[in-house]
Amino acid sequence: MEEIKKKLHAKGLERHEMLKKLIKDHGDVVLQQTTIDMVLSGQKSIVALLTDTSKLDPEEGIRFKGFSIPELQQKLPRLHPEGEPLPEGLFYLMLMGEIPSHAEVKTISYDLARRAHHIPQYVFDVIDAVPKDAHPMIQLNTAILAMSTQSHFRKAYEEGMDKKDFWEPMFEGVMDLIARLPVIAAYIYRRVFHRGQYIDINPSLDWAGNLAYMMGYDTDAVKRLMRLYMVIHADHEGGNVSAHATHLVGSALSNPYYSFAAGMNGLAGPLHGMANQEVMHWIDKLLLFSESCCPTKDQIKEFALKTISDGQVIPGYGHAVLRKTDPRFTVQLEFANKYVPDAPYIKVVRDIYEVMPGFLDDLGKVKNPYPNVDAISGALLTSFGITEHPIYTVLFGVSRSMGVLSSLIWDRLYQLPLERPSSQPLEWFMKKAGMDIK
Ligand code: CMX
Repeated sequence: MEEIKKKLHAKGLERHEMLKKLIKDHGDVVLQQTTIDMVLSGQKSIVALLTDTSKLDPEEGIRFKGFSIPELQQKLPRLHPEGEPLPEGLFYLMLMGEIPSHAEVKTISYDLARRAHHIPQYVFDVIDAVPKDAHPMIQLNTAILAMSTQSHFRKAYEEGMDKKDFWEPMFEGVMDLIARLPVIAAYIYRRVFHRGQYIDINPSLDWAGNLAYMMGYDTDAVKRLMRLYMVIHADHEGGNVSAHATHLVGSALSNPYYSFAAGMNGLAGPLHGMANQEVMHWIDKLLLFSESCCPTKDQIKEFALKTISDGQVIPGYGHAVLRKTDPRFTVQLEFANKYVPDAPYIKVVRDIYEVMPGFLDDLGKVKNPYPNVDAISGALLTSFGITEHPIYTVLFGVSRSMGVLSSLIWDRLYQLPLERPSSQPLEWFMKKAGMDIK
């Protein structure tokens, strides 16, 4: 691991110099003009963040350091030639900017398994103090905050560390946190859904395989699914709520636990990560509505219309940036078609996919009528036996840690400043627009 750290530090020094030069020599270059609509419609088209880990193209979908998901499936190291890539390899790619060798991935896997052992007992006691029926995301975030007492970063800051060295305790904290999240997630899962019958970590397994194992799924099939799930949810450039919140809170030099907890609070919103649970809820209501296991296309449209008339959204459809079917949806559908083609929920998801884009398009206001990652992930997990919907966003969160936390290390390598955009009252915007102010 020391070799990887040394290499990262060297890259950090080099890129920090590039950033400094860019600002010094070209800081006055105009990037774009902003309009009232751009600011007041969620700032989606305003370039306001520096994020290197991944970039989202509206038509093509996500690329991690330039690689699409199908390319990553070919290029990243795998345990078995036919299997899914290891998420540790994607983490390495996002952090170091290069496709890792098998040996480098093994180093990361080993380091994570080693760190996962050192969760203090009080963290589990804190989880146990939360009511069992509290949403698993509440339990996850409680545990993340409880672990912040161990923050290397906070300690280093208190001891008066030079800011150019902040990346190092940040790296240590991030690695600890990523290592421990599967243990925490599995603990919450077994606590809530399996009468507290916990399963210890298996140090010989990879990060995602271990998560499946500790949740109680010791089959190759579920471990493969978990690796796929962890890879495709890992990052979605810097502006999405969980990434942006993690980065923003980190800009105050909050430790990685505080920063990541902020991101996870955002992920728990139904328009973001909680949409995976909402989709299953919506499908279950659709099945009740149609009084059948396989609603017809007309019934799907009728229920969708009811949802819209009730002032709600169709979960799993639409996206703030994407304007095509999310490749993360496609890759999951391919996996489902290969391994569980006849699973009842997968059939319903396929039928919804046939109807929904046209239905949403006809509403005339939805910018992207196509499915996003959440439209199928719950159905896929359910089809492999993980049927407890409230855990789905926790699994999303475990995966998302790899992207947002590797960015957080880079924020400190770049020595990015406190983030503090300016705000204005409504009257300011109206005045700018030349409107009368009463
Ligand atoms: N169902 C119904 N209406 C939708 C819709 C959907 N799936 N998606 C967008 N719309 C509506 C919006 O609510 C908005 O309506 P109003 O003008 O009445 O407010 C209008 O269409 C325009 O919205 P948009 O510009 O197309 O979408 P936004 O960028 O504002 O929002 C998103 C994006 C994802 C929040 C939205 O598509 C949505 O609510 N989808 C359902 C929830 C979901 O699946 N979220 C998960 C996203 C992926 C993730 O982060 O995990």
